[in-house]
Amino acid sequence: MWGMIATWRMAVEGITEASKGLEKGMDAGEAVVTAVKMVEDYPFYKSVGYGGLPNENCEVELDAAYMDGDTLAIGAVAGIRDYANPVSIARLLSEEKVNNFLVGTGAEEYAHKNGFERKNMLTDRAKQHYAKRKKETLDKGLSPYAGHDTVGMISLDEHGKMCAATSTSGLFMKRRGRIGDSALSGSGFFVDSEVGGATATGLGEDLMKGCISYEIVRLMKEGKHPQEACDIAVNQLDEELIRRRGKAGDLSLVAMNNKGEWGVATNIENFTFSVATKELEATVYISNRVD
Ligand code: SD4
Repeated sequence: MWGMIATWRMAVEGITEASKGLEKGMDAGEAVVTAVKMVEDYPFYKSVGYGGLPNENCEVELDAAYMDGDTLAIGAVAGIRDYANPVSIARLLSEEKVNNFLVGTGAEEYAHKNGFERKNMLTDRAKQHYAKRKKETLDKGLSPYAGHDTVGMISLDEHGKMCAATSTSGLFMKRRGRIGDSALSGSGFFVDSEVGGATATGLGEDLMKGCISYEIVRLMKEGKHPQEACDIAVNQLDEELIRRRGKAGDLSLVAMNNKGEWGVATNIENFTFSVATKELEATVYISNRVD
């Protein structure tokens, strides 16, 4: 059995490509990084890698992470600028004994020393989005944070190894130096090959309040199907946030267990996700909030 699941429609080309590899015995780590890199390289996905949405100073600062579910090794970068594939840097960091999570200039120095490709990640299209949003924000008082999509992905290979990877430009118009859930294990992602993995998209500040990816893996470890685990964790956090804070930000999660069974839950309308398994060709589905 092999499988992959990811947040949003934007992952489907990457999943389609990586699935061919998994079918031929590709390692789960290779698969997840291959697929996420395809999303990072595509300029028209507005919130991941090249073409990602800028922060309030019109700079593209990227967060990414990688986790190996066999060894529980984790690597992550946050607020990194001018590097083409943050997910690959995160993966290399996961192989270090310590210093696995680097931010800003520290992450850029590491990438430079290790020969990663430097690239200006700010596109003209992203600059136009920035200018438009800035004007709207001033004119209509809109929240600068509306509009964000992160790619989070879980993979399972034929040997039973599972991996997770995330990559994002984070919240549009975020403050310089702001780090989201996508770089943080337990919140934006978590994977354990002995159980399964989960990964998130939405408002990082709220996803972190529930360590929600870890919570889903914990529920799967108790024996819950990934769908049930996602439903419980998302509903619980959504309700808690509303009860204690009056409202909940966007919370959307996907999960897969080590049998290739999968689940998804969201508190928004029209959350898209991409999934492929041995039985199922890479497909996109839409999931909706269930009240
Ligand atoms: C963040 N969770 O930085 C990310 C943004 C995101 O869909 O997922 N958007 O908070």
